[in-house]
Order: sequence, then structure tokens, then C-alpha cells
Amino acid sequence: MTLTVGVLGYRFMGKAHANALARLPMFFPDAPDVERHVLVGRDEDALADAAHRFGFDRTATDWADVVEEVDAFYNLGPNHVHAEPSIAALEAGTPVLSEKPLANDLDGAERMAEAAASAEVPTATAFNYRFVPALRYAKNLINDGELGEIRHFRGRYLQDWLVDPEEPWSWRNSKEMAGSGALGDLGAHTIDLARFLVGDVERVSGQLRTFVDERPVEGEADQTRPVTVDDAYSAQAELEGGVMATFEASRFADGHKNDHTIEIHGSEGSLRFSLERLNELEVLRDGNRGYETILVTDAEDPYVEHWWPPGHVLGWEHTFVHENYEFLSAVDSGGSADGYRPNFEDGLAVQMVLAAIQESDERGEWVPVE
Ligand code: SOE
Repeated sequence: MTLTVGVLGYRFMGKAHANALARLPMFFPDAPDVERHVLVGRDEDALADAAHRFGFDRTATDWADVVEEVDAFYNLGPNHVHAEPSIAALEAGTPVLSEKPLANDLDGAERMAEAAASAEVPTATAFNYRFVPALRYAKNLINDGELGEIRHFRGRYLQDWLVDPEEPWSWRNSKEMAGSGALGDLGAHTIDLARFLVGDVERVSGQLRTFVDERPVEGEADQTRPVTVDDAYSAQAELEGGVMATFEASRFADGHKNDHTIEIHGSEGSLRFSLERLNELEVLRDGNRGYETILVTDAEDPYVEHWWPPGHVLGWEHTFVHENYEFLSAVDSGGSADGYRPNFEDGLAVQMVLAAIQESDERGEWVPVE
């Protein structure tokens, strides 16, 4: 059976997921046949150009005309657009992939998770870094007890695309549209990896900071719009099992382009990962004096058999191919709501941590995640 996919959104994430769908037949021959059926957006000229370049059969300007007819609906719009179309698709029984964070606020995320639980179909929150081979390898090491009892998780996500105060305003600078800034855009990934690799977040103490509080509006001379979200955040946290965690992210870390770094320390060893060197995992174990660098590109390493010989390294875009392969395989097999992880329940769990960090910043004290 060929799965028809409808996609809302045709800019950065639209391109990333369209590329992933196009790669599946060549590299994942056991993936379901997928038709890039309809691309949804508002600007009809830009939409038609994207649909042509991304290989979609047709376009639509209203998601309501699409969510019932397709076999899977991808919501790749800005955070404030995630809830309504996704809930409508789920109410029609259509599996949904939503980009992260799940929503722009906790209420939207709760309503999306409730709709997913009622629909009992696969859902996906697009935390694509769970699909980096090196991080799958890390999870296997931890699950096999190679690091012993986990004591520390340390995650930071550093970018520098907003260092220039003249960088134009975008929806990512709006609390109404995004919900938060670096916290939800970047911190959501790190918090999801903490849940994936170690365990749930039980309480947090965090701070948010905005360094530049207004930005020029692209194409409108002398016009500015307020920045109403954080440019950076940091938080300390306690994970289940008493694990100590620190999280931080910034869009003002000059010199860091997409530097998502994870460090984990246990009673028997440690590991270190950096997205800017995503084929490598640094591991300290067996009482060795220093870290060894493992190039995670052997055929037996997660997902690598689908690609190239050892050492022919993968990139950021390959994580979307792995994510789409797993989600669409779950859809094709008629999987249940738990047929794919991370699903909307995982997306809500992260949204609860984001909200707790925001509340902790406001109250200036530790806040439980509940
Ligand atoms: C911008 O900060 C961005 O594209 C995020 O939105 C993505 O989730 C992250 O993976 C890369 O940076």
C-alpha cells in the first residue's frame, strides 16, 4: 500500500522532511511506499515552487481540506500552529508528525496529547536527535550498564545566529507564536535526550535571559518588533533516580553554529557527544585513563547499514531519514499510539519541563515537574 503524506509548512523543516521522504526508497527498501501527496501553505507562488522542487503532487492553502484524505499529516508550521490542525487530523483518525516543541504552551500540548490518546494512532514529536547513530549507540551502552549508575547529565545547545542585533525579527522571537526562545527551540531537544538516555525530569531551577529586546522587521525600513522570549536559558534539574542534571542553550554563543553537546557520567564511566561531530562518541570505561573516540559508522551500528561503508560519515539530514523511516513504518503497520517514540506523550512531557523552567524563572525557586 502506498501511504499519502500531507505536509503543512514548506520552509526549513518542509525541506528537511521532504528530503527524508525522497531518500527512503533508495536507502530503506523495506520502508513503505510513500507519496508526497499535498503541500499546504498560504503564499501560493512560494508554495507552488516548493511543491515542484520537493516533489509534491499538488498544493492546498487550507489544512482542513487535507487532514482527512491523507494517510499521515505532518505539521511543520510555527509552534502556535501545531495544535489545531494536528488535533483535527487526529479526530479524523489520521496519524500526525509534529515538529518540536509540541506546542507554544502547555495547554496546546495537553490538548494534542489528549487527542492522540483518543485517536490511538501513531504520533511523532520530531525530536530528530534521538535518531543519531552515535546517540543510539550511547543509549545501548547505558542500557547495557557500561557506565554503571548514572550520576550526571549535562546538556548544552549553543548557536550564534542572533548575536547580531540587526538580525531581523522572526516568529521564533515571539512568545505568542513560539512560546519561548532558546528554551523551547533548543532546550526541548536536550530535555528530550535526557529523557531518552537517562530518565524523566522531576524538578528544575532555571533562569531565562533576553539580551536584545527588539529587532528590525525584514523589508520594512525603520520598523522594529519586540522580542518577547528568551535569547538564552540555563537550568539545574533532578532526574529520576537522583541524577544531577544541568541544561543550557543560547542563540548568543558567538562562534558556536549548532553545538549540541551531551555529557553523561556514571559510576563505571562517562560519555561525551557533540552534534558538530555527530559521527563520533567519546567513551571512558573499563578503568581507562582517558576517553576513547569511537567512530560510529560500522555496519552493525544503528542505521549505518542503510548508508555507506565505515568512515563514510553521515550528517544532520540523515537523522530525519531515520525518523521518517520509523514513523512511517509504524503508520504502515497500523501501529498503536505507542507504535512510535518519541510520540505526543513524549512531546507533552518535554513541554511540562519547559513550563516548569519558565515558572521557576518567574518565582526564583525550584519547581516540581508535574
Ligand atoms: C534553529 O534554532 C534550529 O533550526 C532549531 O529550530 C532546530 O530544532 C535545531 O535542530 C537546529 O536549529
